[in-house]
Amino acid sequence: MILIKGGTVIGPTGATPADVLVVGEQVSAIFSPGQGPAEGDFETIDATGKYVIPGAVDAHTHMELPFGGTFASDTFDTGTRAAAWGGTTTIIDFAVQRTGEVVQDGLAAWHGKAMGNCHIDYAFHMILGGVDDESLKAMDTLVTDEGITSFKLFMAYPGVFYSDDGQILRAMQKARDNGAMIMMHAENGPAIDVLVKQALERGETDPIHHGLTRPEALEAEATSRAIWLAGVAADCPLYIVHLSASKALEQVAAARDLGRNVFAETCPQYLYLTLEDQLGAPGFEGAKWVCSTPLRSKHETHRADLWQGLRTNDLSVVSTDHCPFCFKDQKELGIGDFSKIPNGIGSVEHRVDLLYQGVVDGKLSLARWVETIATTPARMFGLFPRKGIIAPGSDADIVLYDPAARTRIGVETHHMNMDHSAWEGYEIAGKVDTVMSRGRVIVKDGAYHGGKGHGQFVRRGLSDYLI
Ligand code: DUC
Ligand code: ZN
Ligand code: ZN
Repeated sequence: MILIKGGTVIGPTGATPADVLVVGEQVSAIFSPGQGPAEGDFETIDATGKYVIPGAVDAHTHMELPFGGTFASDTFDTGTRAAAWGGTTTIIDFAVQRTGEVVQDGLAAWHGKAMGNCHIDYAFHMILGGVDDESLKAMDTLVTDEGITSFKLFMAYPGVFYSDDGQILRAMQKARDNGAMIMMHAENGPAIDVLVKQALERGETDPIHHGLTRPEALEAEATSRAIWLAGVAADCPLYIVHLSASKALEQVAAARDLGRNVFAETCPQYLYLTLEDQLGAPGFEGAKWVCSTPLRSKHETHRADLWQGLRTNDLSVVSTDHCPFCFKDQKELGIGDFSKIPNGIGSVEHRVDLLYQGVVDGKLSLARWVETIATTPARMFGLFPRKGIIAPGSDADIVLYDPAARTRIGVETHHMNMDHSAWEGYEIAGKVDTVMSRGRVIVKDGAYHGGKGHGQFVRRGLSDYLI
């Protein structure tokens, strides 16, 4: 039994001074300050001056993802440990069905990578790399038997993960019937491939051309098309991943204004980083920030619009799209040809801090901070109320956040398996102080007390966030 005493508990409805009693792996009770059990034969954690928040839920990670001739550099061991350091206590990673592969085989491979290796709890979405009669049947099985209730499709990456509109519609109809969520990588891949080829023919090989060949219009068009297709599939629940551009956000907002079950997430990189300052860094340096969707121009309104979208709930979730690659030997695969740079940024350790900086900057309320990083992802993907909230009966996944301390991000101090940081030098006016995962204190006093294998696979239910 552990009593967390003297802190301010933050939930999606606001802040309350309260003491939290943890018994075993769960929250047992929440008391008015000082009204809990008197000190005795149990541990007390002093949370005076700290925010007590639910462990964060990162609904979009790619540990060990095969991509661009290499693999994302974090394993489930290194990636979930780094997540824990940063206050994330659940990840939802993407299991992959490659084109031609049986869905259940792809899922089994992902279980094989993760089982026994995770430091925090984990769940899976399923990437469908080939929509056909078999994989459509498998969608039902995954929902009913495997606790996998969301499926990612790609309008980008022809020849790799791409689905055409007919395949997308069929998967959406299936999801409409079995209650699953369709997650969409919304970029017009065939059109992007034309622009990439033309750029390379002109000798434009630097990393910035990754962004210039993936213009906002092709994200907005795909987002709009996905929304229309979901409408044809009788308002199949649709979740746009890694939304980066103002005009894509407009499409989502318009659908939501009509009462549609259309949702979207953004990621910290789109809230802070830009095409010019990062992707356009001199020489090949910009490769560190090659990700898709790409970073957008600082001369347009994207970042301000995304922060506003988080306030209005047109953006409901902040995930990381954690997909780390080392600079040496991995990002370097694209020297002389930006299209060969593996796509991805590593941030799983930093999302709680980077979004807290939004609170400090007056862009988000404390309640909205917790809602976008923990409560809504848990609700969106069928983990609530076990995850995403501090309430009696919930898992004791709890973070003590210290608003009086500071965090400086960099490769010397981070725990991700990366030889650089996309966030080098970023300073946050706050710090993850203590992290508890299912009742076990895994980070405290700057030391790590967790362990590989503590994290368990969590079967998810259907979304409880639908309108
Ligand atoms: N985008 C990335 O940046 N990396 C992996 C896959 C994706 O869609
Ligand atoms: Zn994607
Ligand atoms: Zn992704």
